[in-house]
Amino acid sequence: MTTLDARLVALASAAELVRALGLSEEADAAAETVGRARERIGFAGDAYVLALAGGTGVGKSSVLNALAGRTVSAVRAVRPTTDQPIAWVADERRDELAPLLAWLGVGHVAGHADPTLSRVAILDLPDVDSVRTEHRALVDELLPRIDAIAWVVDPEKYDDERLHAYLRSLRPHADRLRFVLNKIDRVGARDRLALEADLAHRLAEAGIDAARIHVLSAATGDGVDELRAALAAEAGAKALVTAKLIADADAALERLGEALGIDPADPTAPLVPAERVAAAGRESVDGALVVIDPGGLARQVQAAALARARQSAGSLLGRVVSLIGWMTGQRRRSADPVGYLRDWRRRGSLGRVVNPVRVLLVEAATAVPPPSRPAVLRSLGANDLETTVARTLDGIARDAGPELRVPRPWIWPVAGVLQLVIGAVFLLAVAWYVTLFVAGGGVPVATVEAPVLGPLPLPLAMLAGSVAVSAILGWLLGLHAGWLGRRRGRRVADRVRSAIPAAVEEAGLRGLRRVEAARDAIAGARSTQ
Ligand SMILES: Nc1nc2c(ncn2[C@@H]2O[C@H](COP(=O)(O)OP(=O)(O)OP(=O)(O)O)[C@@H](O)[C@H]2O)c(=O)[nH]1
Ligand SMILES: [Mg+2]
Repeated sequence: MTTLDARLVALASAAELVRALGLSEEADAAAETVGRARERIGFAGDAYVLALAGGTGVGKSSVLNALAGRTVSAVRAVRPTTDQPIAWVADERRDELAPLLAWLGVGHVAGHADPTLSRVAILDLPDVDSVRTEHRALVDELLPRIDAIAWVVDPEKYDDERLHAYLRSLRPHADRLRFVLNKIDRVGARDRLALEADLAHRLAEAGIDAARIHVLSAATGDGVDELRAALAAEAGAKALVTAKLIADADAALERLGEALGIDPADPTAPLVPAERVAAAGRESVDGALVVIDPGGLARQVQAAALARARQSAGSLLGRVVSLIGWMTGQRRRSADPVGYLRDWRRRGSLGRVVNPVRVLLVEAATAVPPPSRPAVLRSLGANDLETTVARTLDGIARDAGPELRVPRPWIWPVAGVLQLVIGAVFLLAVAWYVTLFVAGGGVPVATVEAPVLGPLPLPLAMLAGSVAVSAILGWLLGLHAGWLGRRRGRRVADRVRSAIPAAVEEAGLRGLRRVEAARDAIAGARSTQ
Protein backbone atom coordinates (compact mmCIF):
# COMPACT_ATOMS: atom_id res chain seq x y z
CA MET A 1 0.00 0.00 0.00
CA THR A 2 1.37 3.43 -0.84
CA THR A 3 1.55 6.12 1.79
CA LEU A 4 -1.34 7.95 0.13
CA ASP A 5 -3.48 4.81 0.05
CA ALA A 6 -2.71 4.10 3.70
CA ARG A 7 -3.70 7.63 4.61
CA LEU A 8 -6.92 7.48 2.68
CA VAL A 9 -7.87 4.18 4.31
CA ALA A 10 -7.07 5.65 7.76
CA LEU A 11 -9.02 8.81 6.99
CA ALA A 12 -12.04 6.87 5.74
CA SER A 13 -12.18 4.76 8.89
CA ALA A 14 -11.63 7.82 11.10
CA ALA A 15 -14.54 9.50 9.29
CA GLU A 16 -16.78 6.54 10.09
CA LEU A 17 -15.75 6.60 13.76
CA VAL A 18 -16.58 10.30 13.93
CA ARG A 19 -19.88 9.71 12.12
CA ALA A 20 -20.78 7.04 14.67
CA LEU A 21 -20.35 9.72 17.35
CA GLY A 22 -22.93 11.91 15.61
CA LEU A 23 -20.52 14.38 14.01
CA SER A 24 -21.91 13.82 10.53
CA GLU A 25 -20.83 17.15 9.02
CA GLU A 26 -17.20 16.54 9.98
CA ALA A 27 -17.46 12.94 8.79
CA ASP A 28 -18.93 14.06 5.45
CA ALA A 29 -16.11 16.55 4.94
CA ALA A 30 -13.48 13.88 5.60
CA ALA A 31 -15.26 11.32 3.40
CA GLU A 32 -15.45 13.96 0.67
CA THR A 33 -11.67 14.46 0.91
CA VAL A 34 -11.17 10.71 0.51
CA GLY A 35 -13.54 10.60 -2.47
CA ARG A 36 -11.92 13.62 -4.11
CA ALA A 37 -8.44 12.14 -3.69
CA ARG A 38 -9.49 8.80 -5.15
CA GLU A 39 -11.07 10.57 -8.11
CA ARG A 40 -7.98 12.70 -8.67
CA ILE A 41 -5.55 9.77 -8.66
CA GLY A 42 -7.89 7.97 -11.02
CA PHE A 43 -6.96 10.36 -13.85
CA ALA A 44 -4.17 9.04 -16.01
CA GLY A 45 -1.38 11.28 -17.18
CA ASP A 46 1.62 13.09 -15.94
CA ALA A 47 0.43 16.68 -15.67
CA TYR A 48 -0.72 18.85 -12.82
CA VAL A 49 -3.17 21.71 -12.66
CA LEU A 50 -2.01 25.14 -11.52
CA ALA A 51 -4.63 27.82 -10.94
CA LEU A 52 -4.09 31.57 -11.09
CA ALA A 53 -6.21 32.78 -8.19
CA GLY A 54 -6.67 36.10 -6.45
CA GLY A 55 -8.81 39.19 -6.12
CA THR A 56 -10.48 40.99 -8.98
CA GLY A 57 -8.28 43.13 -11.20
CA VAL A 58 -4.97 41.94 -9.83
CA GLY A 59 -4.10 40.73 -13.32
CA LYS A 60 -4.69 36.96 -13.31
CA SER A 61 -5.87 36.94 -16.89
CA SER A 62 -3.10 39.35 -17.85
CA VAL A 63 -0.46 37.04 -16.33
CA LEU A 64 -1.84 34.09 -18.28
CA ASN A 65 -1.84 36.14 -21.47
CA ALA A 66 1.73 37.25 -20.76
CA LEU A 67 2.81 33.63 -20.30
CA ALA A 68 1.01 32.65 -23.50
CA GLY A 69 2.27 35.64 -25.46
CA ARG A 70 -1.26 36.16 -26.76
CA THR A 71 -4.73 36.83 -25.49
CA VAL A 72 -6.04 33.59 -24.02
CA SER A 73 -8.34 35.19 -21.48
CA ALA A 74 -10.13 38.49 -21.98
CA VAL A 75 -8.88 41.50 -20.07
CA ARG A 76 -11.25 44.41 -19.76
CA ALA A 77 -11.66 47.52 -17.70
CA VAL A 78 -14.99 46.27 -16.34
CA ARG A 79 -14.58 44.40 -13.04
CA PRO A 80 -14.95 41.51 -12.52
CA THR A 81 -13.98 40.27 -15.97
CA THR A 82 -13.36 36.54 -15.91
CA ASP A 83 -16.48 34.65 -14.90
CA GLN A 84 -15.61 31.12 -16.03
CA PRO A 85 -12.34 29.25 -15.54
CA ILE A 86 -10.19 29.01 -18.65
CA ALA A 87 -7.53 26.34 -19.11
CA TRP A 88 -4.33 26.82 -21.06
CA VAL A 89 -2.78 23.45 -21.88
CA ALA A 90 -0.22 21.96 -24.24
CA ASP A 91 -1.83 20.85 -27.47
CA GLU A 92 -0.19 17.44 -27.15
CA ARG A 93 -1.94 16.85 -23.79
CA ARG A 94 -5.37 18.15 -24.65
CA ASP A 95 -6.97 14.72 -25.05
CA GLU A 96 -5.19 13.32 -22.03
CA LEU A 97 -6.29 16.26 -19.86
CA ALA A 98 -9.86 16.46 -21.16
CA PRO A 99 -11.39 14.14 -18.46
CA LEU A 100 -9.50 15.92 -15.68
CA LEU A 101 -10.63 19.34 -16.94
CA ALA A 102 -14.20 18.05 -17.24
CA TRP A 103 -13.99 16.83 -13.61
CA LEU A 104 -12.88 20.35 -12.67
CA GLY A 105 -15.79 21.79 -14.63
CA VAL A 106 -13.53 23.76 -16.94
CA GLY A 107 -15.26 24.22 -20.28
CA HIS A 108 -12.96 26.72 -21.99
CA VAL A 109 -9.66 25.29 -23.08
CA ALA A 110 -6.94 27.06 -25.08
CA GLY A 111 -3.90 25.23 -26.43
CA HIS A 112 -0.23 26.05 -26.81
CA ALA A 113 2.82 24.43 -28.34
CA ASP A 114 5.42 25.23 -25.65
CA PRO A 115 6.98 21.84 -24.71
CA THR A 116 8.58 23.25 -21.53
CA LEU A 117 5.11 23.82 -20.05
CA SER A 118 3.54 20.58 -21.25
CA ARG A 119 3.29 19.08 -17.73
CA VAL A 120 1.21 21.91 -16.29
CA ALA A 121 -2.33 22.92 -17.12
CA ILE A 122 -2.74 26.57 -16.12
CA LEU A 123 -6.19 27.81 -15.15
CA ASP A 124 -7.30 31.41 -15.07
CA LEU A 125 -9.99 31.63 -12.40
CA PRO A 126 -12.67 34.21 -11.63
CA ASP A 127 -11.85 36.49 -8.71
CA VAL A 128 -12.16 35.40 -5.08
CA ASP A 129 -13.41 38.76 -3.79
CA SER A 130 -16.08 39.39 -6.32
CA VAL A 131 -19.20 41.44 -5.93
CA ARG A 132 -20.60 38.46 -7.83
CA THR A 133 -21.02 35.83 -5.15
CA GLU A 134 -21.27 33.05 -7.73
CA HIS A 135 -17.62 33.76 -8.65
CA ARG A 136 -16.49 33.14 -5.15
CA ALA A 137 -18.67 30.05 -4.81
CA LEU A 138 -17.23 28.69 -8.03
CA VAL A 139 -13.64 29.27 -6.93
CA ASP A 140 -14.25 27.86 -3.44
CA GLU A 141 -15.74 24.77 -5.00
CA LEU A 142 -12.86 24.43 -7.45
CA LEU A 143 -9.79 25.23 -5.31
CA PRO A 144 -9.80 22.01 -3.24
CA ARG A 145 -9.51 20.01 -6.48
CA ILE A 146 -6.63 22.06 -7.85
CA ASP A 147 -3.12 20.59 -7.51
CA ALA A 148 -1.15 23.85 -7.13
CA ILE A 149 -2.01 27.53 -6.87
CA ALA A 150 -0.30 30.70 -8.05
CA TRP A 151 -1.86 33.42 -5.94
CA VAL A 152 -1.76 36.72 -7.79
CA VAL A 153 -1.58 39.99 -5.86
CA ASP A 154 -0.78 43.54 -6.89
CA PRO A 155 0.83 46.38 -4.93
CA GLU A 156 -2.59 47.64 -3.83
CA LYS A 157 -4.19 44.32 -3.10
CA TYR A 158 -1.89 42.04 -1.25
CA ASP A 159 -2.84 42.44 2.34
CA ASP A 160 -6.58 42.15 2.67
CA GLU A 161 -8.43 39.93 5.12
CA ARG A 162 -9.86 37.71 2.41
CA LEU A 163 -6.35 36.84 1.23
CA HIS A 164 -5.38 35.93 4.78
CA ALA A 165 -8.46 33.75 5.22
CA TYR A 166 -7.48 31.83 2.10
CA LEU A 167 -3.89 31.62 3.22
CA ARG A 168 -4.93 30.04 6.47
CA SER A 169 -6.86 27.36 4.62
CA LEU A 170 -4.01 26.85 2.15
CA ARG A 171 -1.32 26.52 4.79
CA PRO A 172 -1.06 22.71 4.46
CA HIS A 173 -0.34 23.27 0.77
CA ALA A 174 2.40 25.85 1.27
CA ASP A 175 4.84 23.68 -0.70
CA ARG A 176 2.68 23.94 -3.78
CA LEU A 177 1.87 27.63 -3.49
CA ARG A 178 3.41 30.41 -5.53
CA PHE A 179 2.77 34.12 -5.13
CA VAL A 180 2.79 36.43 -8.10
CA LEU A 181 3.30 40.08 -7.21
CA ASN A 182 2.00 41.64 -10.42
CA LYS A 183 1.92 45.24 -11.75
CA ILE A 184 5.41 45.87 -10.45
CA ASP A 185 5.79 48.49 -13.26
CA ARG A 186 3.64 50.74 -11.05
CA VAL A 187 6.24 50.73 -8.30
CA GLY A 188 9.51 52.59 -8.39
CA ALA A 189 12.60 50.40 -8.65
CA ARG A 190 13.66 51.34 -5.11
CA ASP A 191 10.38 50.18 -3.52
CA ARG A 192 10.26 46.79 -5.25
CA LEU A 193 12.54 44.94 -2.87
CA ALA A 194 10.83 46.44 0.18
CA LEU A 195 7.44 45.44 -1.21
CA GLU A 196 8.58 41.88 -1.84
CA ALA A 197 10.11 41.63 1.64
CA ASP A 198 6.92 42.98 3.19
CA LEU A 199 4.80 40.42 1.32
CA ALA A 200 7.17 37.61 2.41
CA HIS A 201 6.91 38.84 5.99
CA ARG A 202 3.11 38.89 5.94
CA LEU A 203 2.99 35.43 4.41
CA ALA A 204 5.33 34.14 7.10
CA GLU A 205 3.00 35.66 9.69
CA ALA A 206 0.17 33.68 8.13
CA GLY A 207 2.24 30.50 8.56
CA ILE A 208 3.67 30.28 5.05
CA ASP A 209 7.41 30.39 5.47
CA ALA A 210 9.91 30.76 2.63
CA ALA A 211 7.09 31.57 0.22
CA ARG A 212 7.95 31.41 -3.48
CA ILE A 213 7.32 34.97 -4.72
CA HIS A 214 7.49 36.01 -8.37
CA VAL A 215 7.70 39.73 -8.86
CA LEU A 216 6.58 40.67 -12.38
CA SER A 217 4.63 42.90 -14.66
CA ALA A 218 2.20 41.29 -17.04
CA ALA A 219 1.98 44.62 -18.86
CA THR A 220 5.70 45.07 -19.55
CA GLY A 221 6.65 41.37 -19.50
CA ASP A 222 9.18 42.05 -16.77
CA GLY A 223 9.74 38.80 -14.74
CA VAL A 224 7.37 36.73 -16.91
CA ASP A 225 10.15 34.57 -18.38
CA GLU A 226 11.41 33.80 -14.88
CA LEU A 227 7.91 32.62 -13.89
CA ARG A 228 7.69 30.48 -17.03
CA ALA A 229 11.10 28.96 -16.29
CA ALA A 230 10.13 28.22 -12.67
CA LEU A 231 6.92 26.49 -13.80
CA ALA A 232 8.87 24.47 -16.36
CA ALA A 233 11.38 23.42 -13.69
CA GLU A 234 8.69 22.23 -11.26
CA ALA A 235 9.37 18.72 -9.93
CA GLY A 236 7.47 15.70 -11.23
CA ALA A 237 3.77 16.26 -11.63
CA LYS A 238 2.84 12.87 -10.14
CA ALA A 239 4.86 13.58 -6.99
CA LEU A 240 3.26 17.02 -6.73
CA VAL A 241 -0.26 15.60 -7.08
CA THR A 242 0.43 12.84 -4.54
CA ALA A 243 1.95 15.32 -2.09
CA LYS A 244 -1.09 17.55 -2.46
CA LEU A 245 -3.51 14.69 -1.79
CA ILE A 246 -1.45 13.53 1.20
CA ALA A 247 -1.54 17.08 2.60
CA ASP A 248 -5.32 17.12 2.09
CA ALA A 249 -5.73 13.80 3.89
CA ASP A 250 -3.47 14.86 6.76
CA ALA A 251 -5.31 18.16 7.16
CA ALA A 252 -8.67 16.37 7.09
CA LEU A 253 -7.50 13.90 9.75
CA GLU A 254 -6.24 16.80 11.83
CA ARG A 255 -9.64 18.49 11.57
CA LEU A 256 -11.31 15.28 12.79
CA GLY A 257 -8.88 15.24 15.69
CA GLU A 258 -9.66 18.89 16.46
CA ALA A 259 -13.39 18.16 16.40
CA LEU A 260 -12.82 15.53 19.10
CA GLY A 261 -10.61 17.83 21.15
CA ILE A 262 -7.31 16.03 20.48
CA ASP A 263 -4.52 18.24 21.70
CA PRO A 264 -1.77 18.27 19.03
CA ALA A 265 0.82 18.75 21.78
CA ASP A 266 -0.43 15.70 23.70
CA PRO A 267 -2.51 13.62 21.30
CA THR A 268 -2.82 10.58 23.54
CA ALA A 269 -4.24 12.54 26.50
CA PRO A 270 -7.79 11.32 27.23
CA LEU A 271 -10.76 13.70 27.51
CA VAL A 272 -10.70 13.13 31.25
CA PRO A 273 -7.75 11.60 33.10
CA ALA A 274 -8.11 7.97 34.18
CA GLU A 275 -7.81 9.03 37.85
CA ARG A 276 -10.88 11.26 37.44
CA VAL A 277 -12.87 8.35 36.00
CA ALA A 278 -11.73 6.12 38.86
CA ALA A 279 -12.63 8.81 41.42
CA ALA A 280 -16.12 9.19 39.93
CA GLY A 281 -16.54 5.41 40.14
CA ARG A 282 -15.56 5.49 43.81
CA GLU A 283 -17.98 8.34 44.52
CA SER A 284 -20.76 6.32 42.91
CA VAL A 285 -19.95 3.32 45.09
CA ASP A 286 -19.93 5.56 48.18
CA GLY A 287 -23.31 6.97 47.13
CA ALA A 288 -24.69 3.46 46.70
CA LEU A 289 -23.35 2.48 50.14
CA VAL A 290 -25.22 5.42 51.66
CA VAL A 291 -28.57 4.22 50.32
CA ILE A 292 -27.84 0.54 50.99
CA ASP A 293 -26.52 1.40 54.49
CA PRO A 294 -24.57 -1.73 55.47
CA GLY A 295 -24.20 -0.39 59.04
CA GLY A 296 -27.96 -0.07 59.51
CA LEU A 297 -28.37 -3.45 57.88
CA ALA A 298 -25.87 -4.97 60.32
CA ARG A 299 -27.92 -3.57 63.24
CA GLN A 300 -31.05 -5.08 61.71
CA VAL A 301 -29.39 -8.49 61.40
CA GLN A 302 -28.07 -8.18 64.94
CA ALA A 303 -31.49 -7.31 66.28
CA ALA A 304 -33.07 -10.17 64.34
CA ALA A 305 -30.39 -12.57 65.53
CA LEU A 306 -30.87 -11.44 69.11
CA ALA A 307 -34.61 -11.85 68.82
CA ARG A 308 -34.21 -15.37 67.46
CA ALA A 309 -31.53 -16.19 69.98
CA ARG A 310 -33.84 -15.09 72.76
CA GLN A 311 -36.48 -17.50 71.48
CA SER A 312 -34.22 -20.51 71.54
CA ALA A 313 -31.43 -19.56 73.89
CA GLY A 314 -32.76 -16.74 75.99
CA SER A 315 -33.10 -16.57 79.72
CA LEU A 316 -36.54 -16.67 81.18
CA LEU A 317 -36.58 -12.87 81.34
CA GLY A 318 -35.26 -12.65 77.75
CA ARG A 319 -38.07 -14.88 76.51
CA VAL A 320 -40.63 -12.65 78.18
CA VAL A 321 -39.09 -9.54 76.50
CA SER A 322 -39.09 -11.36 73.14
CA LEU A 323 -42.74 -12.31 73.53
CA ILE A 324 -43.68 -8.71 74.31
CA GLY A 325 -41.69 -7.52 71.28
CA TRP A 326 -43.47 -9.96 69.02
CA MET A 327 -46.90 -9.05 70.41
CA THR A 328 -46.34 -5.30 69.93
CA GLY A 329 -44.84 -5.60 66.42
CA GLN A 330 -41.65 -3.90 67.64
CA ARG A 331 -39.55 -6.81 66.43
CA ARG A 332 -40.75 -6.53 62.83
CA ARG A 333 -39.90 -2.84 62.72
CA SER A 334 -36.41 -2.98 64.08
CA ALA A 335 -35.35 -6.42 62.97
CA ASP A 336 -36.30 -7.01 59.36
CA PRO A 337 -32.99 -7.00 57.48
CA VAL A 338 -34.51 -8.32 54.23
CA GLY A 339 -37.19 -5.62 54.23
CA TYR A 340 -34.65 -2.99 55.27
CA LEU A 341 -32.44 -3.83 52.30
CA ARG A 342 -35.36 -4.09 49.88
CA ASP A 343 -36.57 -0.62 50.87
CA TRP A 344 -33.25 1.10 50.02
CA ARG A 345 -35.19 3.74 48.04
CA ARG A 346 -36.50 5.21 51.30
CA ARG A 347 -33.00 6.12 52.38
CA GLY A 348 -32.16 8.49 49.56
CA SER A 349 -32.25 9.14 45.84
CA LEU A 350 -29.94 7.61 43.27
CA GLY A 351 -28.53 11.07 42.62
CA ARG A 352 -25.63 10.20 44.88
CA VAL A 353 -24.78 7.26 42.63
CA VAL A 354 -25.39 8.72 39.17
CA ASN A 355 -24.40 12.36 39.66
CA PRO A 356 -20.64 11.78 39.96
CA VAL A 357 -20.78 9.99 36.58
CA ARG A 358 -22.93 12.69 35.01
CA VAL A 359 -20.54 15.40 36.22
CA LEU A 360 -17.66 13.40 34.74
CA LEU A 361 -19.40 13.14 31.37
CA VAL A 362 -20.12 16.87 31.25
CA GLU A 363 -16.47 17.44 32.08
CA ALA A 364 -15.50 15.15 29.19
CA ALA A 365 -17.82 16.98 26.79
CA THR A 366 -16.39 20.36 27.70
CA ALA A 367 -12.97 19.08 26.62
CA VAL A 368 -14.12 19.06 22.99
CA PRO A 369 -14.63 22.30 21.01
CA PRO A 370 -18.10 23.90 21.37
CA PRO A 371 -19.36 22.97 17.88
CA SER A 372 -18.88 19.23 18.57
CA ARG A 373 -20.12 19.42 22.15
CA PRO A 374 -23.85 18.66 21.66
CA ALA A 375 -23.14 15.56 19.53
CA VAL A 376 -20.36 14.32 21.80
CA LEU A 377 -22.56 14.86 24.85
CA ARG A 378 -25.25 12.76 23.18
CA SER A 379 -22.68 10.04 22.44
CA LEU A 380 -21.51 10.13 26.03
CA GLY A 381 -25.13 9.98 27.19
CA ALA A 382 -25.84 7.76 30.16
CA ASN A 383 -29.63 7.79 29.90
CA ASP A 384 -30.20 4.35 31.34
CA LEU A 385 -27.64 4.73 34.12
CA GLU A 386 -30.26 5.40 36.80
CA THR A 387 -32.41 2.42 35.80
CA THR A 388 -29.38 0.14 35.60
CA VAL A 389 -28.16 1.22 39.03
CA ALA A 390 -31.66 0.76 40.51
CA ARG A 391 -31.86 -2.69 38.91
CA THR A 392 -28.44 -3.55 40.32
CA LEU A 393 -29.39 -2.47 43.85
CA ASP A 394 -32.67 -4.41 43.60
CA GLY A 395 -30.63 -7.40 42.43
CA ILE A 396 -28.30 -7.07 45.41
CA ALA A 397 -31.29 -6.87 47.77
CA ARG A 398 -32.85 -9.92 46.13
CA ASP A 399 -29.69 -12.03 46.06
CA ALA A 400 -28.69 -11.09 49.59
CA GLY A 401 -32.17 -12.07 50.90
CA PRO A 402 -31.43 -15.74 51.68
CA GLU A 403 -28.20 -14.99 53.45
CA LEU A 404 -29.81 -12.27 55.53
CA ARG A 405 -32.14 -14.83 57.07
CA VAL A 406 -30.69 -15.43 60.51
CA PRO A 407 -29.52 -19.02 60.97
CA ARG A 408 -30.15 -21.09 64.06
CA PRO A 409 -26.71 -22.29 65.10
CA TRP A 410 -26.58 -25.56 67.10
CA ILE A 411 -25.09 -23.61 69.97
CA TRP A 412 -28.38 -21.77 70.60
CA PRO A 413 -30.50 -24.76 71.60
CA VAL A 414 -27.60 -25.94 73.79
CA ALA A 415 -27.49 -22.48 75.36
CA GLY A 416 -31.30 -22.68 75.64
CA VAL A 417 -31.10 -25.91 77.65
CA LEU A 418 -28.40 -24.34 79.79
CA GLN A 419 -30.61 -21.31 80.40
CA LEU A 420 -33.48 -23.61 81.43
CA VAL A 421 -31.19 -25.41 83.88
CA ILE A 422 -29.99 -22.05 85.20
CA GLY A 423 -33.62 -20.90 85.46
CA ALA A 424 -34.43 -24.08 87.37
CA VAL A 425 -31.49 -23.51 89.75
CA PHE A 426 -32.65 -19.93 90.23
CA LEU A 427 -36.21 -21.03 91.00
CA LEU A 428 -34.91 -23.72 93.31
CA ALA A 429 -32.89 -21.15 95.21
CA VAL A 430 -35.88 -18.83 95.44
CA ALA A 431 -38.05 -21.75 96.67
CA TRP A 432 -35.40 -22.60 99.20
CA TYR A 433 -35.45 -19.08 100.58
CA VAL A 434 -39.22 -19.14 100.74
CA THR A 435 -39.01 -22.43 102.69
CA LEU A 436 -36.43 -20.92 105.03
CA PHE A 437 -38.64 -17.93 105.53
CA VAL A 438 -41.68 -20.07 106.24
CA ALA A 439 -39.72 -22.36 108.59
CA GLY A 440 -38.56 -19.32 110.50
CA GLY A 441 -34.89 -20.33 110.49
CA GLY A 442 -35.47 -23.86 111.78
CA VAL A 443 -33.89 -25.58 108.80
CA PRO A 444 -30.11 -25.92 108.70
CA VAL A 445 -28.49 -24.46 105.56
CA ALA A 446 -25.49 -26.02 103.88
CA THR A 447 -22.64 -23.74 102.94
CA VAL A 448 -20.15 -23.72 100.16
CA GLU A 449 -16.60 -22.46 100.50
CA ALA A 450 -16.19 -19.45 98.18
CA PRO A 451 -12.74 -18.07 97.51
CA VAL A 452 -12.06 -14.77 99.27
CA LEU A 453 -15.66 -14.60 100.60
CA GLY A 454 -15.36 -17.72 102.78
CA PRO A 455 -18.38 -19.98 103.55
CA LEU A 456 -21.59 -18.95 101.64
CA PRO A 457 -25.11 -20.31 102.21
CA LEU A 458 -25.84 -22.72 99.33
CA PRO A 459 -29.16 -21.05 98.21
CA LEU A 460 -27.38 -17.69 98.01
CA ALA A 461 -24.58 -19.24 95.97
CA MET A 462 -27.19 -20.84 93.67
CA LEU A 463 -29.08 -17.55 93.34
CA ALA A 464 -26.02 -15.44 92.59
CA GLY A 465 -24.41 -18.12 90.40
CA SER A 466 -27.50 -18.61 88.22
CA VAL A 467 -27.94 -14.86 87.72
CA ALA A 468 -24.25 -14.43 86.88
CA VAL A 469 -24.08 -17.38 84.44
CA SER A 470 -27.33 -16.33 82.77
CA ALA A 471 -25.99 -12.79 82.32
CA ILE A 472 -22.72 -14.10 80.86
CA LEU A 473 -24.63 -16.37 78.47
CA GLY A 474 -26.82 -13.41 77.39
CA TRP A 475 -23.74 -11.29 76.85
CA LEU A 476 -22.12 -13.99 74.72
CA LEU A 477 -25.31 -14.30 72.66
CA GLY A 478 -25.27 -10.54 72.10
CA LEU A 479 -21.66 -10.72 70.96
CA HIS A 480 -22.52 -13.51 68.56
CA ALA A 481 -25.50 -11.62 67.15
CA GLY A 482 -23.37 -8.50 66.64
CA TRP A 483 -20.77 -10.56 64.81
CA LEU A 484 -23.45 -12.13 62.61
CA GLY A 485 -24.84 -8.68 61.75
CA ARG A 486 -21.50 -7.14 60.94
CA ARG A 487 -20.51 -10.09 58.78
CA ARG A 488 -23.68 -9.92 56.71
CA GLY A 489 -23.46 -6.14 56.45
CA ARG A 490 -19.92 -6.49 55.16
CA ARG A 491 -20.97 -9.07 52.60
CA VAL A 492 -23.69 -6.80 51.25
CA ALA A 493 -21.22 -3.88 51.15
CA ASP A 494 -18.84 -6.12 49.17
CA ARG A 495 -21.61 -6.91 46.70
CA VAL A 496 -22.24 -3.17 46.28
CA ARG A 497 -18.53 -2.55 45.78
CA SER A 498 -18.30 -5.07 42.98
CA ALA A 499 -21.69 -4.61 41.29
CA ILE A 500 -21.90 -0.81 41.21
CA PRO A 501 -18.62 -0.25 39.33
CA ALA A 502 -19.80 -2.82 36.77
CA ALA A 503 -23.17 -1.06 36.41
CA VAL A 504 -21.47 2.34 36.13
CA GLU A 505 -19.08 0.97 33.52
CA GLU A 506 -21.86 -0.63 31.50
CA ALA A 507 -24.47 2.10 31.58
CA GLY A 508 -22.45 5.19 32.53
CA LEU A 509 -19.06 4.97 30.91
CA ARG A 510 -19.79 2.99 27.74
CA GLY A 511 -20.23 6.18 25.69
CA LEU A 512 -17.09 7.72 27.16
CA ARG A 513 -15.07 4.59 26.31
CA ARG A 514 -16.40 4.73 22.74
CA VAL A 515 -15.46 8.40 22.32
CA GLU A 516 -12.01 7.75 23.84
CA ALA A 517 -11.51 4.75 21.52
CA ALA A 518 -12.33 6.92 18.50
CA ARG A 519 -9.93 9.60 19.73
CA ASP A 520 -7.20 7.00 20.28
CA ALA A 521 -7.70 5.61 16.79
CA ILE A 522 -7.48 9.08 15.23
CA ALA A 523 -4.46 10.03 17.35
CA GLY A 524 -2.85 6.73 16.33
CA ALA A 525 -3.53 7.37 12.64
CA ARG A 526 -2.10 10.89 12.97
CA SER A 527 1.05 9.64 14.65
CA THR A 528 1.78 7.36 11.67
CA GLN A 529 1.51 10.28 9.24
N1 LIG B 1 -0.01 48.60 -14.94
C1 LIG B 1 -0.32 47.33 -15.05
N2 LIG B 1 -1.60 47.00 -15.24
C2 LIG B 1 -1.90 45.71 -15.33
C3 LIG B 1 -0.93 44.71 -15.21
N3 LIG B 1 -1.53 43.51 -15.30
C4 LIG B 1 -2.85 43.76 -15.47
N4 LIG B 1 -3.07 45.09 -15.51
C5 LIG B 1 -4.35 45.74 -15.67
O1 LIG B 1 -5.18 45.41 -14.57
C6 LIG B 1 -6.52 45.28 -14.97
C7 LIG B 1 -7.05 43.93 -14.57
O2 LIG B 1 -6.41 42.92 -15.26
P1 LIG B 1 -7.05 41.47 -15.42
O3 LIG B 1 -5.99 40.61 -16.01
O4 LIG B 1 -8.37 41.51 -16.10
O5 LIG B 1 -7.28 41.10 -13.92
P2 LIG B 1 -7.97 39.82 -13.37
O6 LIG B 1 -7.27 39.50 -12.13
O7 LIG B 1 -8.05 38.76 -14.37
O8 LIG B 1 -9.44 40.33 -13.00
P3 LIG B 1 -10.79 39.50 -12.91
O9 LIG B 1 -10.92 38.69 -14.14
O10 LIG B 1 -11.86 40.53 -12.79
O11 LIG B 1 -10.70 38.69 -11.70
C8 LIG B 1 -6.52 45.47 -16.47
O12 LIG B 1 -6.93 46.77 -16.76
C9 LIG B 1 -5.09 45.26 -16.87
O13 LIG B 1 -4.73 46.00 -18.00
C10 LIG B 1 0.42 45.10 -14.99
O14 LIG B 1 1.35 44.30 -14.85
N5 LIG B 1 0.67 46.41 -14.90
MG1 LIG C 1 -9.57 37.78 -15.26
